[in-house]
Amino acid sequence: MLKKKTAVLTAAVLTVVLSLNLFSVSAKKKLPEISLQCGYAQENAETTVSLNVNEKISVSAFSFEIFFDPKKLSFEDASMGSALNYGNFYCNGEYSDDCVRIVWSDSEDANVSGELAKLKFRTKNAETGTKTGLYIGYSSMGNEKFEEIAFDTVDSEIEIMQDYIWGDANGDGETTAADAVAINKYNISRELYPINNKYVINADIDYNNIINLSDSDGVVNYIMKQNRKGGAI
Ligand SMILES: [Ca+2]
Ligand SMILES: [Ca+2]
Repeated sequence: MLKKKTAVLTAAVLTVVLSLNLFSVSAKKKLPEISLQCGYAQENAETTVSLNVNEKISVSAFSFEIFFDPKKLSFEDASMGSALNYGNFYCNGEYSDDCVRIVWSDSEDANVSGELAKLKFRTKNAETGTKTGLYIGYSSMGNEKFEEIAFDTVDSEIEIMQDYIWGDANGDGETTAADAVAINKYNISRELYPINNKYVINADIDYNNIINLSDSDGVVNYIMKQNRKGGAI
C-alpha cells in the first residue's frame, strides 16, 4: 500500500516537473513582439503610426530606428505612446532622410504593454492603391539593472486610399461620436446594424481586421482629445 502511494506521488511529482519544463521551453521561445501598427492613409495627408509591444515588459530604456521611404512619406513628429506617461522621450527626426530614431528612458522600470510611441507621417507622391513599408531597424531595450531585453520585431505598411477617413464608420465624411455609436451597434448585431463595406476599413481604427469595442473606444478617445484641444484654444 505504501509502495503504491509512493509510486502515485512520484508520478504526480514527475508530471508537474515535466509540465514545468515544457512550459519553460515554450516560454523561452516566445519573445515580446515590438510591432508597427499602421493601415491606411489618404494621399497627401497626415497619418499616425503606433509602435506597440504585445505583452507586459519591465523596461527603463529603449531606442528604436524606424525606416521609411522618403519618396512616399515625410516624417512630422513623434511622441510618447499611451502606455508611457513618464520618463524622457527624445526623437531625432533628422537622423537621416529615411530613418527616425526614438529614444525613451526613465530612472526605474516601467511595467508597460501597448503603445510605446506614436509617430506622425505625411503621405506624398503616392496614389490610391499603392503601399509603402515601414521597418524597424537597429533597436534595443533594457531594464533598470542594465540587462538587455530580447524581443522580436514586426514591420508593417501603409496603404494609400483616397477615400479613407480614419474612424468614419458611417461614411458621412467626418469622425464623430456617431461613428463610435455605429461601431458599438455593429458589435451588438452586424445584421441589424451593418456598416457599409466601403467604410469597414474606416471603422477598424487599429488595423487589426477586427471591428470591436477597442475601435469604438479609440474613436471616443480621439473625439475627447479633439474637444480638449478645441477648448484650450
Ligand atoms: Ca462619421
Ligand atoms: Ca480593430
